[in-house]
Amino acid sequence: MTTPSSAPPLVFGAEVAAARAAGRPLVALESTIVTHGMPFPANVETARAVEAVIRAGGAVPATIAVLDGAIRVGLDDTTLERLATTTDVMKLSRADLAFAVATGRPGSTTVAATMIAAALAGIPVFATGGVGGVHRGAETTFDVSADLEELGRTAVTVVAAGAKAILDLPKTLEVLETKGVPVIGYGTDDLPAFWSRTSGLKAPLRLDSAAEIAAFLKARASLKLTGGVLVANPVPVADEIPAAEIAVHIEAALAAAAAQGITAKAVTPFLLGDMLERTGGRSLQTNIALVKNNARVAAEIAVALAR
Ligand code: PSU
Ligand code: MN
Repeated sequence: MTTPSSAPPLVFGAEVAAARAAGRPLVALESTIVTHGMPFPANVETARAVEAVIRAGGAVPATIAVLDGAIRVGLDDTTLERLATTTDVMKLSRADLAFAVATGRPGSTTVAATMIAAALAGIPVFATGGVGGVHRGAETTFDVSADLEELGRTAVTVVAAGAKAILDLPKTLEVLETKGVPVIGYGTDDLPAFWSRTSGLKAPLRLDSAAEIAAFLKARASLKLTGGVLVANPVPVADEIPAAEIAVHIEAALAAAAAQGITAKAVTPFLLGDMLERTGGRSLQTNIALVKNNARVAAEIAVALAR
């Protein structure tokens, strides 16, 4: 027997509701980056700046989170600030999205949960920093982000600076290929590695403009191909931390995580925070720059799709 279902509990912010009524292009944004990815107040400032980039690109930002038992699509300034300053916000993925809705616990959405919410809200494009992936040592820990599974099943295009360099990138690419997820280097032949423009791996596909990506998405839809697409957009040259330079910090952060017994959902937030300290804040500056750059490209794609 199946559980009887009702309409999804979506609550649209005023700006998003107006955009939907007018048929304007929307770009979804996640909120785990706000609650677990960056410290206060850089998290709120970045969230606002990223929303501004999307507006400047002719689209409307829809930041997603779970509050008071509803999936909120589009957060006003006060709500965003409340989310950023509340402690004990759950980091939600597919497994626990409904838990936050049912219990009324506040929750921020990861890439996976944001994709689910964006699909429910009919938003085809989503910008973030870097997607989760296969963690190093996954052959013993089995730590593979639910983001990859979601990319395999939910039809949302995610613009990210590749996958975070703290991960095992070759294995991440293998899993994406198995799940049928197109990984598109945006204006590059190389797979970007979050803080760095190159990972030493080749991007499986390459497209050079938002119009080309829109055409590709339309071809996928015409073939009835389900699942998401990963647009891997390298951090701007001026903001990058070269791979050789960041590698030592990644090794040290991974060793610290192992020594402190960090596991499961805590791994990614711990590593991002630890990297921030090891780089004297530089990793955060690069993270902010790459999210803005992804928002710019996502807005271009949303506008091109709406044409
Ligand atoms: N990108 C960032 N900062 C982040 C994340 C992505 O620049 O904090 C978050 C996303 O929400 C992503 C999550 O879904 O990290 C991955 O967590 P995990 O490895 O536990 O699946
Ligand atoms: Mn994990």
